[in-house]
Order: sequence, then C-alpha cells, then structure tokens
Amino acid sequence: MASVGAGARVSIHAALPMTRRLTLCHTSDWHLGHTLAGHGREAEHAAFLDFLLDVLERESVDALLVAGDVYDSANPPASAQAMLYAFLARARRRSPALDVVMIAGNHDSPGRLSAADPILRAIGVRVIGTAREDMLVPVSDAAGVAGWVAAVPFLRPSDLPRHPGEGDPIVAGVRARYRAVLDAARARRGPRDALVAMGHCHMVDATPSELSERAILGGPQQALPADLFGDDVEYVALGHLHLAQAVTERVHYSGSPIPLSLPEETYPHQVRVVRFEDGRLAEQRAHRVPRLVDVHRVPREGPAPLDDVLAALAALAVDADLPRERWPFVEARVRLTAPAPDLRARVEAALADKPVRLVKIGVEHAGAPGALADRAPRRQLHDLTVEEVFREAYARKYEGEPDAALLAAFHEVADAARRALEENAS
Ligand SMILES: [Mn+2]
Repeated sequence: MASVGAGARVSIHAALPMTRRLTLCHTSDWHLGHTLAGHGREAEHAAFLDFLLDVLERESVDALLVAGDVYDSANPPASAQAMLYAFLARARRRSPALDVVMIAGNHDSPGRLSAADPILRAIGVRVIGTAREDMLVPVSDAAGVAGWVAAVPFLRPSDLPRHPGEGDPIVAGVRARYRAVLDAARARRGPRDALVAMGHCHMVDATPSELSERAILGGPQQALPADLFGDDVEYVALGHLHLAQAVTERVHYSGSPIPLSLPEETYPHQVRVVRFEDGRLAEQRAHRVPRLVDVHRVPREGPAPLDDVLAALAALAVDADLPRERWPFVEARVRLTAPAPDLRARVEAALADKPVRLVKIGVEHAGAPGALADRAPRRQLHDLTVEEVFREAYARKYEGEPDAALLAAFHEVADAARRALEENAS
C-alpha cells in the first residue's frame, strides 16, 4: 500500500497527477537458528519478527529487503525454517500487497535458500540464492511497479566471471555482476521508478564486528569499493556486518537485529525504513529493535581480578520473574595472576541462585606473553631443565613463582612421562 494521504505535500512535479511514493524496509543478518554457547535464540527472533511485522504495517512498507544471512547455518534446524515461513505467511496476511526480496548471505546455503523461490513467488516473495538466478526483482506500490532491485546474493569466487577486465579480479568481477543486473534494470525502468541494489559483502572503510563475521571472498582484496554501484542507484541495502552503519549517504548496512556475539551487546540493533518519491531517495529512518534479553559482560570495561569479578557477579540485579528464555546472558571476564583450577566452580557458585545464563568465562593472564625463545638471555631449549621450561611457561601466564604443591605435581607428571619414554625405548 502506498501512503498517499492527507499529509501528501504538493511537489514540484506539478504536471504529474501525484507524487509516486515507494517505501522499503531494509534488514539483514537474522541468523535464524543461532545459538549462543548452546542457548537457543528463538524467543529473541520471535520478538524481533513481531516487531518487524508492526513496522511493516505501521510504516505502510511496500517491500521488505532481507540482505542475507537469513539463517545461521547452511543446514538450519527445522524450527528456524518454520519460523521464517510462519513469518512470511503472517506478513502476507497483515500487509497483503507487501513484496519481499531475500538474498543468500555467506552463512546461507544458496541452493537450499532459493529452493522455496518458485512457490514463494506466489505470495510476493522472491528468494535469490546464487548469481545464476534472475537477480532483477521489480517491487510495487499500490499503483504497480515503482522500483527495481538488483538483488545480488553473497558472491563466491566461482560466481564471478573469469576475465572481468581491469584491476583486482575479484573487485572487477563483482563490479561486472552488478553492472549486468543494473543495466537490465535501467533498460526496463520507468522514469519515476527507483533503482535499488542489495548485497552481502564487506565494503572498504566499513567496521566489522569482533567475532561473528567471517572474512569473505578471501584475500586482502575482500573489501569492495562503494563506487561499485552507479550514481543513479538511489539506495543500497547491504548485509554481512552486524553493526549498523552508513558506507555513504545511500549505501547502508542495517546490521543484525539481535546481538550474535558478546561484543555486539553495545550495538544499536535496528531496521531501516527508506522512502522514495518519484524514484528519488526522499527519507530514511532507523527503527531500534527492542532488546528482549540483556547481555551482562562483567565487568563491562574488561577483565578484572577474580575476587572483584565474583563480587560483581554476586551483586548482579536480575528480575527473578523472567521466563527462562529471557534470562540474561552473562560473561565473566577474569584477569588471573595465579592458576585457578576451581575458576569455573567459583564463578558458577557466585551465580548459583540467579536466573541468568553463563555463556563465557573469559580469562586474561597477567604474565608476560611471548614465545619462550624470545626471553633473554637467549638459550637453546636443550640447555634448560624441564623444571626451567615449566617455570618459564608459568611466567608467561602468571605473576610470581609456581608454589611447592604445583611444582611437586609437575615433577610427578614429568617423571611418569620420562619412565614411559624409557620403557618405550627399551
Ligand atoms: Mn551475518
């Protein structure tokens, strides 16, 4: 449905009957089926999809663009597939004219994702898994086709033409792929149709997250320049990076809707609503996704001594009435100055009566890192006794000297190993 109502402004195109309006919603990196240290994310995904349905209806969105990593893995669990199909059916009921365009990301199986395309077309959904498929998708407002989407999925080196032309072969190959689809759109578009591109890739100058995005397309040239898309492309909806960010005024990553790793806890998770008037970009706005499950990194600033961390964990204030699927995720961030074999037990004890889910005990060692061979004075390994090697290894991780009990335990293991070696040799 196009939103041409009482609020419509008189535009400079006075000769035209009314301004042509098209509204897109851009999202990506849902990672349906994701687990965090074994904990499912279904409740968070379900809450996000409810939120998204509200946005689509409230903002009178004409087309939803999902820019890859729909699923977390190439072999998603049945529950994740059921969640996607139920969402598409509900979207169809609530916004009957909605178009949906989905592309495969590097986490998705291209063939598996687009296997459903022939049947999903019947309800206005297009799914593009590989560059071998038709990547040009028209999207409509209430009056008919109002935009053309070059829906290019995540490209693998084998998806690129062999001899694409000048410069880095990967960049030139990706450029050639986009040019072919965009040229087809240029040939078919009406004068007031919007030209839009989608992609799942890493652009130059973009900020990757610490843990949950694999390097893609391989090699140092994996980052692509923003001039990949022509000047007449009014908006580019990208996926892959989980931190929402603008590459240029018109080229955006929507980011993931939920934190997919602990460092993503600080991200302003969002979806973008983008409006066009007569094919030109007119307005874009981010809608923050409410956080259903809290993430507590303790302490937030970084690793601290164990006793401080245990005290902070014990002091965590948590709503006791939350259902289990909303229990906060917790990371303990410990800086060790001496071995602590009972570390996990002590962390778990500090959290014992709290409705939280411990996902990680991060350990930083206070010793002097570096290879043993880098230490002065430089000596050959065969000049050292086994105890000296053990003391050096200890010093890399911890402060001070190993205590007598630890040294005795070390010698017990070392003697047993020596005896076993001698028996083997004889
Ligand atoms: Mn992703």
